[in-house]
Amino acid sequence: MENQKIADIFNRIADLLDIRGDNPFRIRSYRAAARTIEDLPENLAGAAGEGKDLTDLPGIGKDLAAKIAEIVQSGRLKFLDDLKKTLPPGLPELLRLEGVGPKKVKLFYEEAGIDSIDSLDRAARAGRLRGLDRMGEKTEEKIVRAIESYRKTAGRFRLDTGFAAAEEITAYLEPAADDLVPAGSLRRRRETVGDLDILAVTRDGPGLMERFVGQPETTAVLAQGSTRSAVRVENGLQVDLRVMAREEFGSALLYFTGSKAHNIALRRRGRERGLKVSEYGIFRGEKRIAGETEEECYRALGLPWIPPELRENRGEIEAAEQNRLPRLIEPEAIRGDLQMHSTASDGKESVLEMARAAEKRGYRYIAITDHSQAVRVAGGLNEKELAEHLKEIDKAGKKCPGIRILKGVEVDILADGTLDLQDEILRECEVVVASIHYNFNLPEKEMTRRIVRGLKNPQVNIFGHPTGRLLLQREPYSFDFEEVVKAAVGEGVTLEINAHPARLDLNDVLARRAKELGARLVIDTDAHSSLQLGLMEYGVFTARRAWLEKDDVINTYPLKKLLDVLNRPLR
Ligand code: DGT
Ligand code: CA
Ligand code: CA
Ligand code: ZN
Repeated sequence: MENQKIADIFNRIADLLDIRGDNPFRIRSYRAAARTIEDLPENLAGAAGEGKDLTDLPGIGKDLAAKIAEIVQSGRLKFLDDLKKTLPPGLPELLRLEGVGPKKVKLFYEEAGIDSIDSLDRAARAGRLRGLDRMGEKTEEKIVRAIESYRKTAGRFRLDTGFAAAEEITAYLEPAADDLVPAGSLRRRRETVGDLDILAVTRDGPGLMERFVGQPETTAVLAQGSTRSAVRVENGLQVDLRVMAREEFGSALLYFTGSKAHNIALRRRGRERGLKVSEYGIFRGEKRIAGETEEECYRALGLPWIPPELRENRGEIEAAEQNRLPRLIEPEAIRGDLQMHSTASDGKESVLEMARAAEKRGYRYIAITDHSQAVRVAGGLNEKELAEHLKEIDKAGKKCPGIRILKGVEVDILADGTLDLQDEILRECEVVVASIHYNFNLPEKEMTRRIVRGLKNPQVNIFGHPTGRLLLQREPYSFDFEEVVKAAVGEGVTLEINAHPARLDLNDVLARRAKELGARLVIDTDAHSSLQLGLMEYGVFTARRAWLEKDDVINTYPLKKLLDVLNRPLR
């Protein structure tokens, strides 16, 4: 079990207590515990399993330790289940709306009787929110927009949530199956997943299904049969499990990996060749000519195997046919990570700790890029502090000679397009990431001008998390993407694929377009702890969905070539 899952449960409790107007100290202690757990370098479930005393952790007392033990053991927490029952069932969902926190939910409920997204939507549209605690027409419009945005993505989950669930479930089912593969959007590494589609081969279908519906995570059984069952698990995710015969496994995997658009195109292609394509195999008349592996299915259709990340019917079938599929970037090609934070701003570990962890991952270089002063909540650095910090980075470099620690900064692009730090200090840095953290609401033209101006500063190397979106939470700010990419290309600025699964920014479509326009890309984790360096794989997934090859991504380069691109001398 991932630490994040335990942290999520504690945050959830804090939210619900907050809505109920519970004791603020109690609420704060749950949030503090969640933060402690998120930042923990070791796996909590593992530690609990080894009988370690969890009360040794900061902010974890006897009560929380017992709750952690219960979660680790049973996958859930009775306290949370009971707490949920004390509130109207539609209320917690309001927290998923952008700009709506527990205090507002409490207010809506107590003052206006709002107990669901639907009733909030009606109230906002009818102008019944104005007057509540300084709220006006503007707030109502914002809420209506937040609801629209939420409904577009409702019922979807971040890829890392999907992965964690799939890993847990397949590990649990392992003893009852000969083969288990999560297919669907998860296998295509889409940035969000609607549900999980797991395929299995087993000699004991009913036994496997029994185990599947009976797993501790199950909150509802939606269907149970000998070849297909479906359940809902604790976090609301639906999971489908299908049992297939060995000789059908490849065609089933192909079918259930999708995408639907890819499948439809393959089926059409089959028809043109007098073949019938289904999840049970590829048939000429009654005769099965392929089915056991995906490779033989594609071959029967006159195609090489197509990586799942490309299966969106965005030109991959034509490319496969002409033998010009990209040689997609692999995780092993990554040689370093060019955005991460240390305790100098809001990171949890020192420069040296980050460097040692990166070295363990086999990296050749990293850049430490703490925030600039504008990001006050994160303890961003001013010129003087950054100068001191750069010395610290050099010192850490001497203690960790196995890896090159590049001196960097993540400098804010201010609302007028100037940078948050003077050029003199930026010149001392080897990696300057420029990002936007405030003033998201500028009109499109102004935002475009702001970004272009920021990127034109000759010290800037990388445009960080370029669209500012947070998956399932915050829409991108509006700007002219093509114009910004052209400016980046002209100025030699590299565009980031921020690998954090809440960002994946640029996304697959935009990163692919950026490449078409001649841009270079970099995949950064933006890690705030050494554990988060492991998020790199999510960025690589997105890069693969963007058709990127190794040479499109600068942190696959050897150090010398990288410094060349960054326009910095090799020291
Ligand atoms: P999701 O769950 O919304 O993230 O997306 P998927 O792609 O996992 O879609 P899902 O779970 O509805 O179905 C899994 C796969 O099954 C899908 O990728 C392709 C296949 N599939 C589902 N419905 C159809 C269909 O109507 N026609 C065809 N050809 N394939 C389908
Ligand atoms: Ca699915
Ligand atoms: Ca499904
Ligand atoms: Zn940032």
